[in-house]
Amino acid sequence: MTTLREYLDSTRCEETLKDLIELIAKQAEPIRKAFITNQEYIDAKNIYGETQIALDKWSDDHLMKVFKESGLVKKAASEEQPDVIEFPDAKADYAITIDPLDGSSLVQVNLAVGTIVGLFDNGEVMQEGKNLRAAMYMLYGPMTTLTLTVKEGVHIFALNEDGEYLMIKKDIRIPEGKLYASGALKKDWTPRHAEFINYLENEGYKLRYSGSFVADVHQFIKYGGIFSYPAFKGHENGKLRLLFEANPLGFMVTQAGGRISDGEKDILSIMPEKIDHRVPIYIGSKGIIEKMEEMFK
Ligand code: AHM
Ligand code: MG
Repeated sequence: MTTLREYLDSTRCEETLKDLIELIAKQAEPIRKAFITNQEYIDAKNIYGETQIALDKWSDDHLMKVFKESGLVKKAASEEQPDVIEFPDAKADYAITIDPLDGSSLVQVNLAVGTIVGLFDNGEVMQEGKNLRAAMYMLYGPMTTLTLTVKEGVHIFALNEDGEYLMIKKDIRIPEGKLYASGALKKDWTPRHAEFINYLENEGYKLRYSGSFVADVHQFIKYGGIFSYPAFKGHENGKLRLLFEANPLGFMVTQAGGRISDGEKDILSIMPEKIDHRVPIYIGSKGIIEKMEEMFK
C-alpha cells in the first residue's frame, strides 16, 4: 500500500509543502490521545490528576505550537482565536486556516469529529478559497483517516498501528447520491430552503445529519447528495464559517467533482470580509447543487 510520503513524493508538491502536510497529519495521534485525558471541560482534573481544558482549545494550543516550531507557517487563522496569528520567524510562506476540532460537542458522546485544514502558499489567509494550494482533514472515527487534496485528485489514507498513513482510496469522485442534511431549526428556515428540502424528500433523499460538519461531508463525499447549513431566521449568513469550514471542505469536494454554493454562487469565489465570516452552505454532488441554484433563482 502507498504511504502518505510515497504519495506526496509522486506529486508536484515542493519539499516544504510535503513536510508541512506530513507534520499536520501526524498531529492526529496526540489529538486523539487527548480525547481521553481531556474528556471533561475546563477547571476539572482528569483521572490522571492532570488539569483539563476544553478539547477544542487544547487542540488549538497544540497545533499553534507545532506550527510555530515548524518554521514553515507564516500565518494561521483558527476558529478558536479572534485574530490571525503571525509567526515572524517562519522560513516558508504557508498560511493556514484551521478548525482544530470540528464537531467538538460530539466528543463527549464518542461520535466522529475532525480537524479541518486549508493551506495557502502565498502567506495570506484572507483570500478566496479557490486560491488554496491544498486542503486536508483528519477524521477521528473508528479509524483515523486523512483526506487530502494537493490539486491532484482527492485521496484517503488511514492511520495504522505504527503511526503510518496508508492510502485506502485513490481518486475519489462524488456520485449523484441520494442523501441530504440540513442544519438549523425547521421553523426558522427560509421559504425557499423549506421548499427545496421538501423537494428532496419527495425525490427519495434520505436524511443524514450528525452535528459534525466534517464527518457529515466525509459521508457525502462517499455516497453523494447534498449537505446544507442554510441561512435561517436572524442569521442571514447561517452558522458555519467561510475560512475554517466552508473553504477547505468546499475546495476538497470541488476537486472530487462536486460543488459548494451559498445558494446562488460558488463559495470558493467569496472574498472573506473578516476572520469570522459566515456563509450559508450547500455542499455535495454537482447535479443537485445546480438544481438547488436553479430553484432558488
Ligand atoms: P463547531 O466548530 O463549534 O463544532 O461548530 C460547527 C458545527 C458543525 O460541525 C456542525 O455541522 C454544526 O456546528 C452543528 O450545528 P447544530 O448544533 O446547530 O446542528
Ligand atoms: Mg467547526
